[in-house]
Amino acid sequence: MAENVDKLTVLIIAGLAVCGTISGLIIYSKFLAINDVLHEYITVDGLQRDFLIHLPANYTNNATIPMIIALHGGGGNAWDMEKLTNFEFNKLSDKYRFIVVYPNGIGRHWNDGRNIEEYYAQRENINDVKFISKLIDYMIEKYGVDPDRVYLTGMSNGALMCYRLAYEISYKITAIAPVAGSIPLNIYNNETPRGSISVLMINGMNDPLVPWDGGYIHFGDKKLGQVIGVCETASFWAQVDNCTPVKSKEYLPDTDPNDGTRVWKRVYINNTSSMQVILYGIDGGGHTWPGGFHYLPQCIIGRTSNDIDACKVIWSFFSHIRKI
Ligand SMILES: [Ca+2]
Repeated sequence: MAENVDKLTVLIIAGLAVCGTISGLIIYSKFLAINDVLHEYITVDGLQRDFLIHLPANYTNNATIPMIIALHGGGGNAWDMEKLTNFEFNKLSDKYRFIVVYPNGIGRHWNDGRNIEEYYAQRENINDVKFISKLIDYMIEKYGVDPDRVYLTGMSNGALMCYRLAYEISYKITAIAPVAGSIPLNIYNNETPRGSISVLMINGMNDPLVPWDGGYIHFGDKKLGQVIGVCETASFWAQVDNCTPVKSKEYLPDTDPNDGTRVWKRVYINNTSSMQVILYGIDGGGHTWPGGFHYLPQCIIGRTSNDIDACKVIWSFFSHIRKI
């Protein structure tokens, strides 16, 4: 009898363990289905650098594939970037077949060239340009990324990093789409872009952190380095790319009349090379990702526009551009 009870106990425990494992697997696979990312590492300058990779549902590595690298904002990380974008890049990746990579900065910041003492990455002069360059090589080698379709986007500190990368390694990047940032003044004053590159910018005209007209970036009372103005940034790249304005700015439909914002668009094109510079100005918009997650109270970051979805606008822009 005792033996039978013991056997029963073992069976129950084994059964529970199996059930637990199965339910764990179901939960895990459900989690993967929504948020299926790989977490990988490379070593750069002796530092272990990590990043998340979202492969499209239909991924095979027997054909080349485009890639978007999405850089998180200051104080955030790779997971926050997925959340900020409402996982929309991942959904688009599944639909249109491209890879999304979310790298992590060191100490939650990128070394965008502002030389901010408070940020470890900038105080220690972490070579994030080299990291992203090596990351591109790694993704080409391991996952079959098409070197002619490497795209870069980023939010805030990640947007400023996009500009630095566009200056320094444009030969490895096909196009950039920075959101809520403009060119760091140090980079603008001290560097010359290595080459031309297509640029899509999305900026809130009422951004309380990164001023539309340029100057000091503010977070509360803190001054966090300087940038040039948004329109100046667009004109600068238009000049680098020999683009001319197609027409004056045009307002887009007020899709969400209750969000306190209106979106307008200004387009510059080079008719010979097909290079483009496009600026989306968000009238009433703050330090936010249009269509994305509103990550802090409106009194700190301003309004999020829902008139456009930044991820869809950015992918639509990238999808038509190849390296020339
Ligand atoms: Ca609106």
